[in-house]
This record gives sequence, structure tokens and C-alpha cells, in this order.
Amino acid sequence: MSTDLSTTPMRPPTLRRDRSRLLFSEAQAVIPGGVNSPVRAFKSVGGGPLFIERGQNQYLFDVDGNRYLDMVGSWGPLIFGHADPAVIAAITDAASRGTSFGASTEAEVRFAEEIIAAVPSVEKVRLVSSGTEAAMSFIRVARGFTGRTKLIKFEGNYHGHSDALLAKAGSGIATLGLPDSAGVPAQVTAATLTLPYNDLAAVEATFVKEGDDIAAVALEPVVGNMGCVLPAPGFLEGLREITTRYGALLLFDEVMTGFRLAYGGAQERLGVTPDLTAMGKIIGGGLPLAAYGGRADIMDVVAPVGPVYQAGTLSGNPLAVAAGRAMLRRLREAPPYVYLDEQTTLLARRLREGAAAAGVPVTVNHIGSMLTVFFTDQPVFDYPSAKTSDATVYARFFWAMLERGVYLPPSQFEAAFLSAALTPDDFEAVAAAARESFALLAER
Ligand code: HOZ
Repeated sequence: MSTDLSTTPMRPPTLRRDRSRLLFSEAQAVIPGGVNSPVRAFKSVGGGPLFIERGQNQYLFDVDGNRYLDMVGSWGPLIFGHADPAVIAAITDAASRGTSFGASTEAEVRFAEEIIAAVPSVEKVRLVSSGTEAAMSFIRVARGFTGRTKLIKFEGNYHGHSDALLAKAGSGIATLGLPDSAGVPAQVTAATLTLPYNDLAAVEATFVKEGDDIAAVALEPVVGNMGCVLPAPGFLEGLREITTRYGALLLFDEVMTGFRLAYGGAQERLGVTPDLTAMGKIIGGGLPLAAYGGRADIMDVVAPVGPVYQAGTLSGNPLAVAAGRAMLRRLREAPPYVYLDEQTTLLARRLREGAAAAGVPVTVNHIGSMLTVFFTDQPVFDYPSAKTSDATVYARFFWAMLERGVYLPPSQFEAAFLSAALTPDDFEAVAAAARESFALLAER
């Protein structure tokens, strides 16, 4: 069959969207692009964003009264779905005692103990408010600890929007097809060496040339920000060996994978221990909280013990800590990992079968409860191979799924995050919606 599916006529949209459209036009007058984070503008799938009224368990409800099975989960935090009663009760209880103190609390100590008990690499941890802050801070710590300047990161990996890390980044930068970001001086990214993901030979060659200057290698151990892309066998182990040999640090950005691929994150699941880890999303239970941590001797360079400065008025915010602790307690008491692995694996198989039946070439990458359908017949293992996916076909698939009540990431270069609130029947419903959508893509 022809692979040009991007011009296939679509069924006219039947979703009610009047109120979302009105709000978006009002939003554009007062918020840049009408959104507070670029990917949610739907720019790469077209059609304008949905405005959300509420979430309940596995469902999202928009302001026009449409209901969707949510495959985004707020980009990762909501592993038990929306408005989880245990998390809501913890937030409500904490709020009744004050929303912010800018001072120490017992809860943050207990939370730090719980994180340390969970994540293999973490002996000391500092709480911050966003994944961007966590990743920015672990880079600063790595440079402060090693006294070196250069940093290796990988194409299509996204570590938040701090200046030094906006080099060939994934997520919104990939979604919008931007080279990098304006406003970041070239001097700031000059020390950021960007290499192809899964290319150990490129890492080795860079260390041979500049090893004495390299402070750290930072990566998503499983990538979510160019869609879901898995590390090749031996890649993480190789990075561990090379960084150790050269006295550089290995930094895992587990903002997406932490507490999602296993209670101890990708490092527990894949058995490779970094020196420092950035965490976010699930760890905050859906509130703005993130963390970075690792070896105690490294973390002790952070002020006020050491000379590396990092601070925040809302760091350790009592509501966010309460939400995070409730989330971690839920994960210990009712681990969703086996269920989510089984259901996601089954869904991936159904998606491949549905696409094959319609003659639509796809590559479905998944691990744990992260999944991406790429519209390519190539394996996807790095950013260039992710870009072989036809994003215009993804856009058509996205809308066909939305019409069938399934809310996918509004970008080819973001992973879906599945929640334990989705029942086996819901997973079947998603597969059925996908079968119809693939068939529609293939229609003449
Ligand atoms: N950067 C996030 C996803 N990788 C957030 C996207 C959004 O909220 O727009």
C-alpha cells in the first residue's frame, strides 16, 4: 500500500468543542499561545486544545461535556488515575494545617526517608518544585563535585527547560520542530555535548578526546520525551562503566520513569545504579514537587553543607509532600506494576495487530506503563529513527482516537502514561478504538 496516509480524508469531527474553542481564543489574548506549557497547545496535531473541567479515575472530562479514557495522566504523575481518594484526603488534611511555611517539617524528613528506601542510588535527597529544577540542580552538583565543566546529554532526551539543557532536546522542542531555544546564549550550551542515544561508541570516543573535562553523562534511562524509546541492551551498563573509568558522574533523569517502571524506578528495573537521580511527576502525587538525590558524599556539596547553591521557598511544600507521601504509600500497599505491565503489553500487541490488519506501518515501543505508536516501519531507538515516524499521520490517529473517546498525547514525541485506574475492559476499548482509527487512516 502507499505509505502516504497523511492526505486520507477523515470523517468530519463529531466532538462538541465550542466551549474549548472559545476559551482558547480568550486564552491566546492573555497567555502566550494560549497555554502554560507548549505541547498542550495541540500545535503538532492541529485543531486547538481541549480545556479540561475535571478528572475522575481513568476519565478526563472537558468543558464541552466530552469524556475520554485518559492515556496521558498529566504527563506521568497519575499512576492511580485522577482524584485518587487517598491522595486527595492527604492534601485536604495537610491544607487544613496551612499551605506553606518556608520552614522545616517532620513530614519532609519522613518523605526523604521513604525516597531513600525506595530508590537504589539515593542516600540523600533534596526536594524541589519541578523536574526542570531537579535536573538543573543535579547538573550543578555534578559540576561542583567534580570541578569539571562539560556535560554529555543525548539527542531527543529532555531534562526540563534550564538553559544548559536546551540542546537538541525532546518534548516540546521536538514537537514544535525547533532547533533549540532562542534566548539561550551559545556560551551556555557550549559545554553541553549532545550525542546520539544508544550510541556507546560515540560516548567512548568523546571521553577519549575530552574525558578529563567531562563532569557527567545525563540521560533518561528510558526516554519518554521523543516518544517511548528504550535503552539498547548494554547501553546503560556501558555508560556506568565509562563514567566510572573517567571519574565522571552518571545522572539518571527519572522524572518520568521514577516510581513508574518500578517502585525504585528504571534503575531498579534495569539494574544500573547512577550517581545522582532527578525525580518528579509521580513523586509529587500530581502536585508541583520534584527531587534530586544520590550518593551522600556527592549530595553533601549542596549548600548549606557545601558550596553548590540551590534553594526554593516552596521546596518541601507541605501539601505537595503530603500528596507525594500518600502516593508512595499507595504504591507500596497496592503495587500496580504487574497489572500495568501485563495490560500495556497486551495493548501493544493489539495495536500492532490492528495496524497490520489495516495495512498501516507502525512501530509500537513500550515498557511498563509507557507506550508510543510510531508511524514508521523502522525500529525506533534514537532521535533520528523517532523522526522517521510520519507526524501528520500521528495527528490523524490522535483525532480519530479522540473522536472515539481516547485521549492520547497531542504529540508524536511524547509517551502515553497508562494508569491502574484503567480496567481490562478500558484497555480493550482503547484497542478497539485504535482498530477503527487505523482502518480509517487506510481508507481511500
Ligand atoms: N514537558 C511535559 C511533557 N514532556 C509537559 C507538557 C505540557 O504540559 O504541555
